[in-house]
Amino acid sequence: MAEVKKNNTYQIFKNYFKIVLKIRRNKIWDEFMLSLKNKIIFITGASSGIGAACAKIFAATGAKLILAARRIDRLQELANKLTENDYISPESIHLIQLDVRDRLVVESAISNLPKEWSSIDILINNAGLSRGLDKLHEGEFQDWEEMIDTNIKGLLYLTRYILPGMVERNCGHVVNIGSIAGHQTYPKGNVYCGTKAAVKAISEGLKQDLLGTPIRVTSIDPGMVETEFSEVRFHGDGDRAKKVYQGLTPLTAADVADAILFSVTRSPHVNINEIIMMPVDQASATLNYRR
Ligand code: NDP
Ligand code: 8X3
Repeated sequence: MAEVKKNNTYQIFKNYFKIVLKIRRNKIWDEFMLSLKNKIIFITGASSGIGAACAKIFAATGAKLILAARRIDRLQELANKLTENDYISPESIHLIQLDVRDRLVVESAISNLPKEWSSIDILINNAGLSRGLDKLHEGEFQDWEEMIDTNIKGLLYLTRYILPGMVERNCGHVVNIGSIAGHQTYPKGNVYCGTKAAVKAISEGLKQDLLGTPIRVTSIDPGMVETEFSEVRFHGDGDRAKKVYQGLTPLTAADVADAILFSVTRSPHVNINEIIMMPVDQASATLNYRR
């Protein structure tokens, strides 16, 4: 089953690349969507799931990618795959080992970017996680701190250090990965839902603060996406994680990357504020259909 899914995802990417290449060859691209050629895209949490899918999809657009995460070996593996398949040249990928929770490390990573990588056009604040699924009065302090430090403070640090450059250059786009958990709180989701509600508020605030500039702000808010997310939530309990998606067809990381690609390639006067997306088999944070 996992192998079939992997092959399906691979096939989706292959077809996608074919279409993108065809469109670019026929020069239709420039007429109906913004070209990403040579744009610098900074993706946090690119070592897995949605972030890695973003790297794959954007590699085909001619963009230059800065990929960040703590697991540098995973980033290197991804970069090798993308370059081996000729989706992107090695010179168009820059890897950074980064823990977004460490403000000083984030500051140093951004201020020490090589000159040719420093004018970031698009920031995708994707790094994030849930830890635990407990009633609030039974929750683990360490889980709360990890979620708040990563999902809220990490996103703020990256934004605070990268955005001034965008404002100075008068161009840019910030894409935050929220969640339906930021719209609907579910039992035992307490702190995770709180962090994603914060992301929603921060995205709205950012849009307001940037009014009068051409800089765009988008929040992509998915429901269930099968990635390493549940494994991380359940502290490595793979069987429990698998059960989350059993009997239904969840979104794939590629589905979410596709929505991000859509958002960043609209005409410059268009701002996609928010995309809420969920599987057909899901109707709300707590209502799923399992066969
Ligand atoms: P994954 O666990 O597959 O990926 C999470 C990514 O975040 C990894 O690349 C991980 O990299 C990175 N990350 C976590 N903590 C840190 C940190 N401290 N510093 C830097 N990077 C970090 O999950 P998803 O792809 O599903 O999650 C991506 C985003 O999507 C998250 O914000 C999540 O909340 C959100 N989301 C997920 C949904 C789902 O159902 N899967 C639904 C809605 C939203 P590394 O460990 O190498 O640092
Ligand atoms: C992840 C989706 O519903 O598991 O943000 O919280 S959910």
